[in-house]
Amino acid sequence: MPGVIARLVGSAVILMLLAVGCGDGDGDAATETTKPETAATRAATGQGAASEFVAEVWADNWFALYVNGELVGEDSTPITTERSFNAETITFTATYPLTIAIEAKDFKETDSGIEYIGERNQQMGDGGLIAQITDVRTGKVVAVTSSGWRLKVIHRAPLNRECEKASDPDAACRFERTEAPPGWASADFDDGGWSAATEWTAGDVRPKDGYNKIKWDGAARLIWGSDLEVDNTILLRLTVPAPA
Ligand SMILES: [Ca+2]
Ligand SMILES: [Ca+2]
Repeated sequence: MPGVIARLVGSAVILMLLAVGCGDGDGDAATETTKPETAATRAATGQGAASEFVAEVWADNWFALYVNGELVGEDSTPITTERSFNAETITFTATYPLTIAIEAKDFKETDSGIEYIGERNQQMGDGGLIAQITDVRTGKVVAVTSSGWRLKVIHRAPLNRECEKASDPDAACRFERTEAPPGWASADFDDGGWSAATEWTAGDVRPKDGYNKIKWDGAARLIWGSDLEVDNTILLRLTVPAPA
C-alpha cells in the first residue's frame, strides 16, 4: 500500500510518494503530490483518527523508521557514504498507539565488522542513535530514545576484538549475524525476549554533522547496544500509548 512521506529538510519541503510493500506488481512509484490533511480537519474527525507526527533522527551511520509495521522513512544518506552523519526529519501520519521500530546500522566494510580495511585508520567503527517524535497537533514530544526502548542486536563483529588491525580481517575476525525476526516492526510482535537499549553520552558517541541542528528534548538520549563498536546492526522498538 503506498504511503506518503514528507521529508522536511531545513526549510525545504520535499514530498515523496513511495511504494511500500507494493503488491500489485507495479514497481513504479507514483509521482503524485498530495497536500497533507490539515490539523483542523483531523481534529474534527474525532478520537482514534490518524494524527500527523514529525520524527527527528540522528544516526551513526544509517537507520530505517517503521511505524505500526510500515516503513515511513529512512536515512537519505547511503551507509556506504564515508562519514555518513546527518540528521533526518520525517513526517508521517499514524494512529495511536504507535509502535515505533527502528533498524540502525553502524557501517562495516564486511562481516568482519572492520572499516577502512587496508588503510592506516583500519578500525572497528562505532554506532549511536538519537530520535524524538512530536505530535504535530499538540506540539508535544511523544517519544524520545532512552533505555526504555527494547533492543535486539542482529549483527555483532568482531567477536574477537584483537583482530582489529589484522592484515586480513575477513580471515581473522569472527562475527555473529542473524536475520531480523519476521514481523519485528509490527504492533503485535512480542519483544519480551529483547533487552533494554543502552544509553550513551555525547562524549561516548561524539555525534557529528546534523546532531547540533536539532533541538533535542531534554529526555532524549543517545542509545545503542551495550557495545558501541561490536554491535553493528540493531533493531529497536517502543510503544507509545494514546495521550490521556
Ligand atoms: Ca560508524
Ligand atoms: Ca562497528
